[in-house]
Amino acid sequence: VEASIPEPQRAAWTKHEFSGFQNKEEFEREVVRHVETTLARSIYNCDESAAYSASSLAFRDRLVQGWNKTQQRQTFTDSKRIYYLSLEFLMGRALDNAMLNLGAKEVAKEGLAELGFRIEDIVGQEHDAALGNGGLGRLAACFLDSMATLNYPAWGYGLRYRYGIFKQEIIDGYQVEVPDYWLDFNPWEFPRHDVTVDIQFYGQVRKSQDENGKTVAIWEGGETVTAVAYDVPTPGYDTPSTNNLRLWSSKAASGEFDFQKFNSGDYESSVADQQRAETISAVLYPNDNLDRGKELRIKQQYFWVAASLYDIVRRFKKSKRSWNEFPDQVAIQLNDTHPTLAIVELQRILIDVEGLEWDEAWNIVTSTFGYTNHTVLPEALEKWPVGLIQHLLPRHLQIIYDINLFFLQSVEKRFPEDRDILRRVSIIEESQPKMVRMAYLAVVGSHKVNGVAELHSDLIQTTIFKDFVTIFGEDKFTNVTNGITPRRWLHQANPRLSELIASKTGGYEFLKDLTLLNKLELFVDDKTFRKEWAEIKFANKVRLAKYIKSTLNVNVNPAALFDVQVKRIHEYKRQQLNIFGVIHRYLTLKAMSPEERKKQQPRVSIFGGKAAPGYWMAKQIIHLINNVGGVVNQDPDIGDLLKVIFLEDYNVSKAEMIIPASDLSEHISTAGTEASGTSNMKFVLNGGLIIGTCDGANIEITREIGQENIFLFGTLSEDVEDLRHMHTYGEHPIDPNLAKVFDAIQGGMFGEPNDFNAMISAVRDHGDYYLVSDDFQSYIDTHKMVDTEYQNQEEWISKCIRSVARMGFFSSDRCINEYAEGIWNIEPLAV
Ligand code: Z15
Repeated sequence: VEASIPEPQRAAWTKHEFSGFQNKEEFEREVVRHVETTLARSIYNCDESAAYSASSLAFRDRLVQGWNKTQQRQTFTDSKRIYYLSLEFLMGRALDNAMLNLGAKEVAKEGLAELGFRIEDIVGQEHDAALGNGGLGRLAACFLDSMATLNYPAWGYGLRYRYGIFKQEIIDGYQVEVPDYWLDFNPWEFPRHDVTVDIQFYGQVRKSQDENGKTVAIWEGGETVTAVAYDVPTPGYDTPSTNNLRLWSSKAASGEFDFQKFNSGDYESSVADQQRAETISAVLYPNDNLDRGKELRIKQQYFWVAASLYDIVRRFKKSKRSWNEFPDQVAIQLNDTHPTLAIVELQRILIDVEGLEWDEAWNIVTSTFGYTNHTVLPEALEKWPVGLIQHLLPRHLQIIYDINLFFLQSVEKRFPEDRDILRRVSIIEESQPKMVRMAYLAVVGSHKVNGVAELHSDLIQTTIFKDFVTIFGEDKFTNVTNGITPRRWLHQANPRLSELIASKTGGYEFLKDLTLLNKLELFVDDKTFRKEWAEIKFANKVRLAKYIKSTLNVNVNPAALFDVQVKRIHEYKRQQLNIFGVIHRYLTLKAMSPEERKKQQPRVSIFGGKAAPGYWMAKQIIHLINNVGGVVNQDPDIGDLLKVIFLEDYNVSKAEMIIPASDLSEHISTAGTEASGTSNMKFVLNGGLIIGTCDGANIEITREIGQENIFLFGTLSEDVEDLRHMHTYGEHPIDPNLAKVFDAIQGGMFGEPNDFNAMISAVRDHGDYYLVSDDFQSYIDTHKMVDTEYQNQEEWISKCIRSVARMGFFSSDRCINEYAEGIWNIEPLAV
């Protein structure tokens, strides 16, 4: 029952309605009030941490107002909603973002200054919300920002991990993982202890007859875990819209904190049950682009998917519409295959709980879901053993088998002559043990399937989903090239550049229509503009240099070329190619005379990124980078000509500092392996150039900014397969320059050579799957060109300005509008 305030009392309520703060005095008053009351601290004992907490609470109060109104408006208009299901939301910090999106950062800055604080220090107190691994999780966060900014009625659904991605420490050159317990004080979430869903696992399925004599399946027994909702308000920029991100936390079902056990004296096992339930949402799996098939992981997936669907269906049922209207009211987007069980769960709800016929239910299901594929790497494609699903979700396995049966029957009817196609497209892989192919299930259960950049969308249609294109037709498959939010990745990360752009493009409108950046082209030759542009880049580099000095005690020259590769460590992303190239540069410099050396372009090679804890090779790559730094950074022959830096614990807030300080960033994956990449867009948007392969979104970036403004090199994706074949069956002499690098490593120049045997033999003896040797010479040559071009600073700056001016396409706003029109069939709400 909805409680509402009767008319006579409403005046009293509205008279006291909180109206946010309009000026710094009001902001200060709210901060002081929160310090004294909410935090119960003396105002004479307010440190930076307390000032952060109080500022956050002050902003949170404002955020909540817009959030309540947005939710009321969405309920009132009863319009179609988007539900974005993602196991990862890599949000980063919220305070800075809230200040900027609410347009109150200046007020906060002045207010905090009067109270004796610098806003950067206060904002810097916040712990990142790091509920994600890398690109996929950060994409989800950018999408939330765009959906709110564009006033789409959208909800994110995820898991409230107690531990986000681990904190990385580097000890003796090795990665060490430290747990990230981040929930001690989190003002940005609202526990909804009244919004809970009981989730069932295990048990048995029994056939029974309903009152009409129809056979129905009853799933009974097993155990129950309760999902509790935690809501996170996500504000849009310059709009009253504030959407909701709902994260589920697991706890023992109330009936399950077994009072029987408790009373019979079995207190300990009752506590153990409780802990087991809480384990489900305890920790984010730290793998990026890798599926390890752990039972707890699929329990997380079902727990989250079932709670979210229950919530979505409950909301729909309030509208009292008929079921066939469900797809007009609900669009559900699957961020990769992790939420694919949602397809099965909705079918189960419709047939087992709501009593619909199979075909009617299946029509509703397939009209509701869209599936986004983010990878073609075989080791990342999810497969679950049939036996595991049988045990954990017996009814769902039956439904998966039925989905597969009806699907294969329809395929057989249409392609009776092709006997092999059924084996190829079956959702069940007939291996030992049998496996459920989640990507196939996602394709069969969705009305649209998209890749995340043009090349990648073409690749999925010609490789992993080729047969499905034949079966369903081309229209089911589409491309939506990724984007990034310019609010966080330009305005927040690089405020001075944002201000300069605003001064030339007619104010901050470009933050909502990024194509307005094209006005910058008019100023490419404007002297004062160029000077300011260069000064901002330099200031950003000075800031990073100071950070490097304070954390690693290495002096880097901010006038050197900053060459940055920050992303998850993975063989396909080829940080090994980068560090081998750095070693080659070092050897080349060492072989020069002092006079010759003086003519060389000074460089700082900056690396950052986490390795999955179980990914041994990736950890060796980190080790080699650190060892090379240890030697090169000390070498008096080299001085400022080359420094090698590994930045510890790369995360969203560090990215906000690093990206604006880059001259050149590396996006050098083996062609065809990086689905899109999104940091490539962030670097160019901040006035840095790219060295990259013809892969993922690099290709579209090139098309937009012009090939004269990017340093492309290496094998093309269409040639990769042949080269791999040659490696395996033919001759493949190693690149001579790379061989010299290997000799240096194996001669002990960078520490114990045996530590790096596996890295070297992967290239030399085991087929060089990632084509490091094939691409080495063109990589070195291209870096040589970079050096030369960087020496001509005037031309370099022109390239940077032109590139930024042409980056409008890569806003996540454009991307979300494409999803809305092509996949969700939804329009923004008027505000
Ligand atoms: C992940 O971060 C990505 C793909 C995945 O399949 C998984 Cl499990 C994690 C990344 C892609 O590697 C990257 O190229 C892409 O830009 C990003 O997703 C967002 O689409």
